[in-house]
Formats: sequence, structure tokens, C-alpha cells
Amino acid sequence: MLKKITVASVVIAVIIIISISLSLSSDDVLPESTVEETPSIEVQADVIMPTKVSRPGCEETDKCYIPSKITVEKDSSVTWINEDSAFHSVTSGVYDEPTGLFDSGYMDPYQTFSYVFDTSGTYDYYCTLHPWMEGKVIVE
Ligand SMILES: [Cu+2]
Repeated sequence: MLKKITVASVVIAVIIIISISLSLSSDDVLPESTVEETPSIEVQADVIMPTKVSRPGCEETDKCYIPSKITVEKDSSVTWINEDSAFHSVTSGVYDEPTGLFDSGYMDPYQTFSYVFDTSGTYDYYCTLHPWMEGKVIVE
């Protein structure tokens, strides 16, 4: 009985030592990455790509980009942020027919993309990876 308890406490001690050393080593890595990522968290985005839009369904409630339609004044910039865990893009035009005006390329999670609209008009955009993701910028 006593031997079992001793073995068990040795196992627990080893687990504790391993978890402490793991948390110490991850603490060593954290400060650097935290410093670099802080600015992007403070970015105020105008349009959000929310979670789970990489699967169809968001188009039914028009929430693949939130808001899916945004109106700005001429010479204003619009900033998008990818809050999903999957890649997305902000690409001018409609699916398979990009206009070439702007294209974010594949955006990593929490990456942002901005574009300044210097001409009035209505600009459709979409995600090159997910055909159901569509949005619109209206420039007045
Ligand atoms: Cu997408």
C-alpha cells in the first residue's frame, strides 16, 4: 500500500515538473510574439469576416462579410479583418471575374487589409476561396 502511494506521488511529481518546465518554456516564447501581435489587435476594422464562413450558409443571412454592404465617402479607406480561423480574401469583382482593382490575397487569421476608394461608385467584392462570400462597398 505504502509502495503504491510512493509510486503515485513520484508519478505526480514528474507530471508537475514536466508541466512547469513546459509552461516556463512557453513563457520564454510568449513575450516576443505578444509584442508583435499587439498592434494588429488594436486595429479598428470596418468589415469583419466572422468565424465559420468557410462553409456555405453565411450567404443565407448575408453575413459572410459583416456588414456585407458598407457606404463610405470618396477618398476613404475601408479595412477588413479576418476573424475566422481559415484563409479568406477580399477581391474586387464577382466570383471568377475579378476586376483587378484590389485583392488582399489569402489573409491569415486576424490579418487586416485596407483599400482607399478614390472614385465614387459601387464595388462588388468576394472571397476567391469561398464563392458564397460576397460584399459591396458603396463610395459616395
Ligand atoms: Cu473565404
